[in-house]
Amino acid sequence: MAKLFFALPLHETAPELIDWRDRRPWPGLPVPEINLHLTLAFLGEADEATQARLMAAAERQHCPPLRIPLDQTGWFHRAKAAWVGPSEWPNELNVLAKALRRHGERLGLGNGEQGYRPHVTLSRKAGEAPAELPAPDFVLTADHFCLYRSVSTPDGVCYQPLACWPLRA
Ligand code: 2AM
Repeated sequence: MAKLFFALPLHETAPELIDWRDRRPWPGLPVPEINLHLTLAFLGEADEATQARLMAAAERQHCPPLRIPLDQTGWFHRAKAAWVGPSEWPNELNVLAKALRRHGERLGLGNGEQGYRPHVTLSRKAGEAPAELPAPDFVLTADHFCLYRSVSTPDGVCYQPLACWPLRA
């Protein structure tokens, strides 16, 4: 069994975001640069056969490359996650996230969550919201998406990409 999720990797935006975060007061425990991602669909525990079916479904998915501004900070009170995310985002991102969540649901996965709020978590165990100003001013340009496996290690959780697929019109 493996704990899975679909996400957009951050690549060149990740070091910029880390640098930006670390230059200002930011609540909580910082997420390491290598773990930064924008979740598309949380899936949860899946066996190998289910994983193979998820990959086959992802292979058939069509979505153009995405340009997502990261121009807002935010805080999930219950999850204690402090994040940056877009104030507005392309509808194609909603469509992709929904399709991937549906693939998971057909296989009995997911958390049944309805709303999708794109974000990049920059810290966990955050007891308060990050300051809104100065606002971040980054752009995530995504030309592929990946299926990740979440692995617990003595040094903390790490996210391993299992497979990636291109975003193309
Ligand atoms: P987060 O970035 O808001 O923490 C891997 O764990 C990814 O799946 C993380 O990006 C996390 O979102 C998200 N995630 C973890 N548990 C979740 C849950 N129960 N429901 C929705 N998303 C979850």
